[in-house]
Amino acid sequence: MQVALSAKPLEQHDDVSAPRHDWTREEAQRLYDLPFNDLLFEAQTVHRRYFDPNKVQKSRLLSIKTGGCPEDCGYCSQSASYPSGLKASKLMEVERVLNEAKKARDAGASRYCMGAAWRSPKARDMESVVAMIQGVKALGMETCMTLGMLSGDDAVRLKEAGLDYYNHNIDTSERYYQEIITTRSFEERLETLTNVREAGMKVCCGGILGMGEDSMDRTDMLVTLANLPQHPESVPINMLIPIEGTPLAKSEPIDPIEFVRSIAVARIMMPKSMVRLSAGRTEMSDETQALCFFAGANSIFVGDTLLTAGNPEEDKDAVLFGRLGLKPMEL
Ligand code: SAM
Ligand code: DTB
Ligand code: SF4
Repeated sequence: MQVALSAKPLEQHDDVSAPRHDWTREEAQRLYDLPFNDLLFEAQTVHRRYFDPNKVQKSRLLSIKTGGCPEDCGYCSQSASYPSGLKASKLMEVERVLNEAKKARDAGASRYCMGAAWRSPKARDMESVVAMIQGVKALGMETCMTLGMLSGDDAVRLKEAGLDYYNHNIDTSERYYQEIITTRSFEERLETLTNVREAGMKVCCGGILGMGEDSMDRTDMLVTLANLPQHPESVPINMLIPIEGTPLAKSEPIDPIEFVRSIAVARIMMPKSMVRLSAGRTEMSDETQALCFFAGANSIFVGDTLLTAGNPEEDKDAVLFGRLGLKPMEL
């Protein structure tokens, strides 16, 4: 059975499997609202066109500069605007970062993501950041960084250092965005993404679900991503980890079925992208995670800490991989 995915009948598209950049919000919402089995069948069918359904990439995160952030993202433990109780620290030394990366590689991670709680990197930090990228690349891992807003020049500098991906999330729909962050605009987020693209890096961009948004916000966010001139090669979908002291600490958790629906819509609309089941797995059952993988998620963060918040222990994930017959995706 083939579900009609677009305003045009399927047979009018030259190549029904070709990635599209002309999604309408109505189409996205229609997908989201499909009977669950139809949606998952379609997502799994699309997934199998481009990916081995039994391979999931293991990525590892490290906070290279924690806390004291001048931005006011309402979900974040690291914003100086909220009393989350997190202790701020300075930029880590390059050698320590490389030691951590080596341990992650030896434990099976093929991708290393480094995050800093900055509005944007300062000139004085760039030398260390460049050395971190070069060092992690030399370990044979894929590299990703998330350092806040990026100028065109800084983007070129990171690209030249060998950075593969830059992570900068739009977080939610344009409409809902202002309820969550006031210190930088949705437009500014998109400008950073343009700078990353123009420098020739791959884009990692996604968002958070469970911040009190409605399903239209979720699909609008995905439409924004899917209608970029090039799909982000990497789309992290986070489930809000409520942080005490932040404005979103008491958010109503998202229904796991709605979360899986969002993953499925992301997979269908951006068929060749890595869809990353990111924050929030500690609160998810194995069954929910299994549905996320069936819906097309093909990467997770491993290790007991994300940037500042908890994540399942490695042995728990090993059991999950075993139960589901999943294998780590190699580069
Ligand atoms: N400071 C950088 C920035 O925002 O550009 C990078 C670090 S930031 C922590 C990276 C992303 O993690 C955010 O854009 C957000 O999508 C996600 N994130 C942060 N805190 C979260 C939380 N409590 N729950 C779920 N996702 C979260
Ligand atoms: C993303 O979208 N999720 C990751 C990664 N990009 C950098 C970060 C999740 C952070 C979860 C909250 C914390 O650890 O503080
Ligand atoms: Fe700062 Fe990033 Fe947290 Fe926003 S998400 S407060 S920019 S560390």
